[in-house]
Amino acid sequence: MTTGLWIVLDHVAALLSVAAWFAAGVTLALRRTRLAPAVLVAAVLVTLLRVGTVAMLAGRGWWFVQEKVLLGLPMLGAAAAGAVLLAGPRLLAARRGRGTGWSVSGVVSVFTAAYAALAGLVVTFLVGYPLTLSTALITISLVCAGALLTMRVVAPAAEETAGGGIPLVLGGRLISRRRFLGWSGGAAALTAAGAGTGLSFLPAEAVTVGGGAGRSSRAAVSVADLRGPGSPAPGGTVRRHVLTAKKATVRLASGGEIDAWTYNGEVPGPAISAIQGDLIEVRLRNDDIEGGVTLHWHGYDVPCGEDGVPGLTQLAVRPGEEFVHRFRADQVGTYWYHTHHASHVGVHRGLYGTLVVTPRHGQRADGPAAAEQLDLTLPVHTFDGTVVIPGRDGRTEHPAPPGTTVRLRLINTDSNPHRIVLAGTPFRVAAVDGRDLNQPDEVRDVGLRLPAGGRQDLVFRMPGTPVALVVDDDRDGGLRLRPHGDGPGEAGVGDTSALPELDLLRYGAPAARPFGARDADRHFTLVLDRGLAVVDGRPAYAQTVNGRGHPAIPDQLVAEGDIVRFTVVNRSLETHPWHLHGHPVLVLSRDGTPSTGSPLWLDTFDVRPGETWEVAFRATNPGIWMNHCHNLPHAEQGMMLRLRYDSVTTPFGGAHGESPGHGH
Ligand SMILES: [Cu+2]
Repeated sequence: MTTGLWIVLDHVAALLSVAAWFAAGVTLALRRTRLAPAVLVAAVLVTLLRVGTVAMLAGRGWWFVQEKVLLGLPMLGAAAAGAVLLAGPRLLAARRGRGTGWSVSGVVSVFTAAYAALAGLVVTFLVGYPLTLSTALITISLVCAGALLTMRVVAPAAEETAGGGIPLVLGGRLISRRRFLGWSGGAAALTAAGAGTGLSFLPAEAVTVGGGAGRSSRAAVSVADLRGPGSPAPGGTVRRHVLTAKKATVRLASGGEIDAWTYNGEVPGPAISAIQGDLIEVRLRNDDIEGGVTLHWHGYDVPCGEDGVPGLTQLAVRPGEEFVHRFRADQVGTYWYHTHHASHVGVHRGLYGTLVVTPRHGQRADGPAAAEQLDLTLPVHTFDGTVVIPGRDGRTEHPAPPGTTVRLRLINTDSNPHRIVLAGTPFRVAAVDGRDLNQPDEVRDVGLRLPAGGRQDLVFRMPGTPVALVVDDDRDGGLRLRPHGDGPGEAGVGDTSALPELDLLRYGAPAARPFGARDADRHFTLVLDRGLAVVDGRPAYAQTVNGRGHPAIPDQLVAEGDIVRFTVVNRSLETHPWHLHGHPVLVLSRDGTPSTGSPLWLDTFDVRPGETWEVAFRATNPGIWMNHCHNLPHAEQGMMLRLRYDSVTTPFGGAHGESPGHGH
């Protein structure tokens, strides 16, 4: 069973225990003494079941259970034990015909167990990992306050029947023992809650160092000075483009029209291509996108000053302004560009395009084959709920004579993953995220998972029969390649939904890796979840990293040359496509199982619910880089932070400036 399923199961068990303890409290309060013992036993059993689900989750990682093991279960366990000890004997006696089974202590203790169960569940949903002393104090005091309030409600009923408690003389006044308990308990709960609330306002550290050294004394470099070269490599040329961001009405392949935000009036924007070693020069202008735009080169390890993150590497380009990007096309492969300003809106509405760099000598790292005869770049994007592919010229059918070598460059420009099936031919996944795989095996009848922002290059020799590219198991959509032009023969695409998913961690042949987990100079853990957090100054039910939202998530500090390891844990029930700017990461393991296929270098990896990924990279590209979820609404809701080289500074915004990927 996957960890994600265990998380769901534990939520269900937690909810059941809340329901069972409240039911026990209500039956007891209503003096249903025949029913009460059964409900109490059920509550105890569900609580024991809960111990089981938490134990299973604990086996998957401490991050999944910390607040349950340290706070939720001990609190519930203590309250449940108290409830059984206080309510149990009288209920048993009542069954034997002695007394009513009802008592103040019994009712209050059973309700206290219910509050404890509820509090544990609320902490899991609102706070999660890591548990803080502040959270623990507030939670325990709230449960105590609940117990005291219950006593206030229940006790008068008891006093009516029993004639009040034993009196106590305090300061010359006669008060009941219960009232004294209530006051002192209330004061203690208030103090604890106050202390907890006070602690929660302590500022977070601004930086984590991951076990490495702190800030160096080296001379500071500004990201504004980390710019690309002015000339191509020897033999290369300059590829000049002007991209003008503007609103436009765009006709979709499906026939509909949309009010899009575009580069040059086109969606996707102009395709940028280059040969390795060329200089890419792009002049970005903004016509009428009021909030501003930028150009971020997704997966391309440009110098930091070219990275296009507003408020961090530059200012957003406002209407009438421009920004010129220059960088060397040193990396071969399939990439894309998009705005990084208010990207959750801008990219969705069309501010994106493709970037493809091919080898200079027609040689590929995986063999002597010349460039493919049919080379299609296919950005997959969803407009108005319809998946559009390829988008550019509206063509969803291409002629491909038998024997043609074909490369399909798939790019997911959406915020959610897509499932891709290539039906009708065996093929190889030649490259992932622009980087060639080592000896990729020929596969067929498999599903490919394309994470948000991710790319996969599929290579095959065209057979004599049609080939279909199916997206999200929609057999009527997608793309068709026909061996004989417009000739007959619809690709008989069967049901693709049951095809197994290709696991890239076990695909291709292993090869020497430049480093492993043990070589890491720094190690950072990122626990992804939902919770209450402050995002851009406002409290929100945020997408969090280690319990915090942007920009309160501490920067990760690294030094040039460091090998940096990330442990990325997903405690939530949503997928988070993790994306580090400026560096590809090498996948080490997923859920503790090492990557055994081709070395897998990714810039975006899908961390599904319950998954734990270990990745590492070498810090060779100085700058301050965004490190965020590429589900862009998630990033907007707090799930982004910065990876900062120790000697680099930014003059753009900083902590109090405009927020990267966010418009003001
Ligand atoms: Cu996410």
